[in-house]
Amino acid sequence: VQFHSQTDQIITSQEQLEQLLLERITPEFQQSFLSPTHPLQLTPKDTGISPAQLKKAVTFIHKAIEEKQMVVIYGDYDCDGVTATAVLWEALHELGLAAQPFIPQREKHGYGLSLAALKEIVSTQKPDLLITVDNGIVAHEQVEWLKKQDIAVIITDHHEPLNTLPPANAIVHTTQLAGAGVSWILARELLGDKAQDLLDYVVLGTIADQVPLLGANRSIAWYGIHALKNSSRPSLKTLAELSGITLSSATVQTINYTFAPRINAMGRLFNAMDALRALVTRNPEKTRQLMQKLGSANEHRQDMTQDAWKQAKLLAATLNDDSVLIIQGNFHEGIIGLIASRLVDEFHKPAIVLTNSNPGTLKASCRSIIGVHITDFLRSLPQPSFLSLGGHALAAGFSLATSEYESLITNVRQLSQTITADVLEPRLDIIGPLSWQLFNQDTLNTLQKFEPFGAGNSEPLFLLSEIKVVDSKPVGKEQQHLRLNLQNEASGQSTQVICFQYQRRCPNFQNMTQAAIKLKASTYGSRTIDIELIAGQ
Ligand SMILES: [Mn+2]
Repeated sequence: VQFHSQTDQIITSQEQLEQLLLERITPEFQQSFLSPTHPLQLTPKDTGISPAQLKKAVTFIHKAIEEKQMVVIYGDYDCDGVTATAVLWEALHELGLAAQPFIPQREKHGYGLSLAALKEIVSTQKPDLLITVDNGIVAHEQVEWLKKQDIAVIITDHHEPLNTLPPANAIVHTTQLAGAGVSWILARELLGDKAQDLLDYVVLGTIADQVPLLGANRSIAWYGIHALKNSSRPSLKTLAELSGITLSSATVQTINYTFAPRINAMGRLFNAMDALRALVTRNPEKTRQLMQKLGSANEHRQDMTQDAWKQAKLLAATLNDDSVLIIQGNFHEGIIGLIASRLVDEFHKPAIVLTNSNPGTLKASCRSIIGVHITDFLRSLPQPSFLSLGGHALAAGFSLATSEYESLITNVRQLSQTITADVLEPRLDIIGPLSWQLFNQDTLNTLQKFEPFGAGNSEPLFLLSEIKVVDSKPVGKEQQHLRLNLQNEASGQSTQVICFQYQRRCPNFQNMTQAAIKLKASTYGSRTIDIELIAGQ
């Protein structure tokens, strides 16, 4: 891993630290960074959504309410899609419209707005209006088909569009927000200030979808975390309780590692409708029952992922020379995205994971690194033979005839030669060397102003240089973590640090002379600050 320091000068004051933290934010987002605009005050320009299209969508919805139309909300089965559905469903409910939510099942209906799912909807519900959330922007053919059935269509989505847009009645779209964020902007247009009550849902989808937490997303994350902590929903309280945490202490990490995986597990393995029901039901007994179901689905998902990961890692290890990892195995369709993510973490290369779907068809999930826009990459393959393809910069999904597999590999190998070596070099962005005098509460306070950390605003790392290891001791249930005592060779000062999963992060810790660290409020004892070692050299 390459350490990239923003400055080589030792940081000795809070002012200097604050300045450096601000400088690393993309310039256009710096101004409002420390006092984010409230989501209710975001302008269309802040979000990239067309006001005209938004108005059109609202007109259609008001007409639907007036005429007591049958309305279906068509969502998606990941955390973003499920919360986006919850947002719009509750907003319409608030206006007295009992819309029917529909979330496709991965195996039965496929991904996104699919004809199989639409035919099922039309035969059972016969809607007058269908509103998509978190999908639909590349579903030209499907929208065409819906219009032939005399069904009005509003698309709300945040995925990358093609050169043309589908012939929907209104398109509320931007790539700047998560699907739940786009859905919320429509809800806000309908409900006004009351839409504030839905921010607890929106933050779940926004964080889970890994959108950069800058600009409008920072507004949503900042106020959304607050809304989540103070949420009075029985569902979210129960979700927290069953995960062994208190909702009032929820963070971005809680969403990423605890809440989102549980909501996602349902859609990955079973039916995401249960995740939606678990979120929106007001009946405490029912919500508990459903949330327990989410918990066991998540455990099941963890077991499956572990086995598949072992297999995937072995396959990937044979692809040393490739800039893009393609592996194929007999994986459960619901976990190929997780496997792709782990491959990216482990090998720092874009990863494509394929599995057999219906006879003669392969399904793939792709994840990427900064610098390789994976959806654009796939779209620019010569003679693309995808049956379907969609995604954004860092994630994509496609399906393909099994007979096309070999030519896919050849084409990807060829195109991946355009990826330059510096993009593939794993790098760790570090603010700079922090004076050891600043390992204190004031520094934590300065850091806190820049929360919540996440995509686009990563948790700040600092450099410890000229160090030697005085003492070390493995800790944890399986001795997998390491507690170290470090000394600065110049000043003689020493400090204690913890390194989680040290065999992965810092296998040669005995010989390290510099380390990347992060500072956190202490979780134990009388200390105020914990230092976590992220990597050593
Ligand atoms: Mn999404």
